[in-house]
Amino acid sequence: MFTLPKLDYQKTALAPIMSEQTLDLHHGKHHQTYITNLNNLIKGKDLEKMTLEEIIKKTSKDKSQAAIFNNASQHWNHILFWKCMKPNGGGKIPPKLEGLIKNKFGNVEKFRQEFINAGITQFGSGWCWLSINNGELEISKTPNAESPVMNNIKPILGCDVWEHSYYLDYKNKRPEYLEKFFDKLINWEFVESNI
Ligand code: MN3
Repeated sequence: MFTLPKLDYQKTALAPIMSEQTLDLHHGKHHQTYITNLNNLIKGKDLEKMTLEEIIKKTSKDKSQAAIFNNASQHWNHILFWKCMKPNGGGKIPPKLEGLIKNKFGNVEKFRQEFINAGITQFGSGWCWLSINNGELEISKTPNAESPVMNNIKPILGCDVWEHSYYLDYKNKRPEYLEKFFDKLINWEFVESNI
């Protein structure tokens, strides 16, 4: 039985970058609904005994299991997403992660542009990611509930670009949401701890 993880910060703590109302709905309603659906869908099945990552990998390539995959993967994605933010986040990237970024992207500004651009160019609902693939950083984007986890790649940073994540605070301005997320919300110490 999966349960909603508590946030590490107050629901008012990310405002005005991410409002209390957005967190109330997004964490309390949207994320909770994925968990409720997942628990109902796996009830009495072998999947009930598996870890979340095992469920995602087992169901991701099977169209008949799409509802289970979608809810399981969204649960995983949101667990990471909440951890990737903190009050007064953004700013200086810790040295170990900064070194990997400079190796791969040249400088932090190029990395920032590429990450934000992945989120902007994800057509419709989805996610943008920073992952480690064979020891190298990699930026990617996925539609709907999908994530690199289904391909055995573990993201270290994820940003939700479904409209429920930004519409109340930014209306249609997804680029502004992504810039504020990057500059003011990312918990870089947490991201680095995932390496
Ligand atoms: Mn969401």
